[in-house]
Amino acid sequence: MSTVTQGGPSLPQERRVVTEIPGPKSREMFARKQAAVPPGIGTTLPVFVTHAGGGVVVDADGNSLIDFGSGIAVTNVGNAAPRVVERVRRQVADFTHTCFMITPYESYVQVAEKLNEITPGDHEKRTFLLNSGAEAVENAVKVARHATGRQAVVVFDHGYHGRTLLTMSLTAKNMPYKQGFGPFAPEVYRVPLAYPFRWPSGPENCAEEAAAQAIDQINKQVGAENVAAVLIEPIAGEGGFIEPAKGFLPRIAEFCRANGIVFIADEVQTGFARTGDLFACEDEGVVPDIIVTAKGIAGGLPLAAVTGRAEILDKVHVGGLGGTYGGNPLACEAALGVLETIEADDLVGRARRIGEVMLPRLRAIADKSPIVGDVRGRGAMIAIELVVPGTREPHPTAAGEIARRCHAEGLLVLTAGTYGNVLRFLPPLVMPDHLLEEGLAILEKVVSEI
Ligand code: PLZ
Repeated sequence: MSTVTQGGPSLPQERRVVTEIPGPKSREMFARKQAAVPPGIGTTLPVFVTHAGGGVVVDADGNSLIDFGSGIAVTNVGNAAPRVVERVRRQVADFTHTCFMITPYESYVQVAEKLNEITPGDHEKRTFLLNSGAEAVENAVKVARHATGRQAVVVFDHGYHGRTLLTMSLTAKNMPYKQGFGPFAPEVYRVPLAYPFRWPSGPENCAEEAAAQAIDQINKQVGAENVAAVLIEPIAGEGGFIEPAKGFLPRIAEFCRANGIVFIADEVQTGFARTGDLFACEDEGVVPDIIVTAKGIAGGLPLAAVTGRAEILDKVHVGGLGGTYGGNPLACEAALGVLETIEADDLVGRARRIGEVMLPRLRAIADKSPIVGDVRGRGAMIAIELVVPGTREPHPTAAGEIARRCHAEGLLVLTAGTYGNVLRFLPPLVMPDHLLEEGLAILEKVVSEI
């Protein structure tokens, strides 16, 4: 049993499997979870966590797992990162809440100033804060509709934007996100995404053909003059870490500019150094009119942001935006700690390095294993897509089996994808090299045994 009393980066950076996974204590708590929590709240790996930090998650039975998930791309700076802990500790003793709309405080303004400075584009910007990715996406759409006086929102195949009524309607995949939860919000239109691995005429034609089809559908089926916003993830996250073919994003952004449409980048999963840039849009120099962020922004405290052109955000009347908790002082302090850490520890560089270690290893695995159809991603947002050997047919059971076997070995990996056949890797950016290598070795062994 571990005698650890504190999490964060001082936790032993080791994989340690001392019981079956899940162990007896976790199994006991999982039985209680099943009696107390509805099954709609699923579980990827039923180990109950007591501590986490650096590249590991420690469970109630004393197992230390290598973390290739970061709580779905949230703990980019690591769990219980020192600058986050210190700021939140101080804040919690000073005051916990006033409601920024009632009596404001400086940390909210500091977060807004910082996001206005570091997000793509040097135009004048404004930022307002919310609690979750879905809430921020909804607010971005509200603002775009208000500013343009138009109603239609265009989204893409394989897109994921949340689970509220509007964002569920914006999300592409039916199971598990939409099944039985209709009716959905109106004025949402879906167009093709440039998905290189699955583009019928080949990846070399993907960007141009997909953009032409998307634009044609918008013009013919909706009318560009009716479109308030085009909303896209610069790398589709839940959809399977699909990097749109190069050229697609700039082409869509240009179409928006030419037609007075607000181009919204959903960087909830890709943001804050994850992809080896501070924001994934930077890779092709795309400057969104509005950028939505969450997850990695505050190291695990609930915070999200809408950052955009001043002339768009300033259009909304006084009191038209807000919420009780948006930009809570603890979450704002955490965000300031995250931003300091990204800069001080060069986590953008660290994310690139993680990609440089992972991609060649995974490509070598793919060369040996016909079950791995594609290896893709940037920085520390990397995935493999599993197929029935010799075909492009999705192989979700293989993805599930590989994930299960990795979990049993003490490596936490997540699945994703419209077809459920993608394994995605999102290590905290502070993961030490030796754990990264050990995780990849486990993956290599498990894939070779499938
Ligand atoms: N936009 C791009 O990835 C959240 C979903 C987990 P919230 N992705 C993880 C699940 O199964 O519910 C996400 C995202 C993108 C929006 C969201 C929504 O962010 O903070 O979960 O609301």
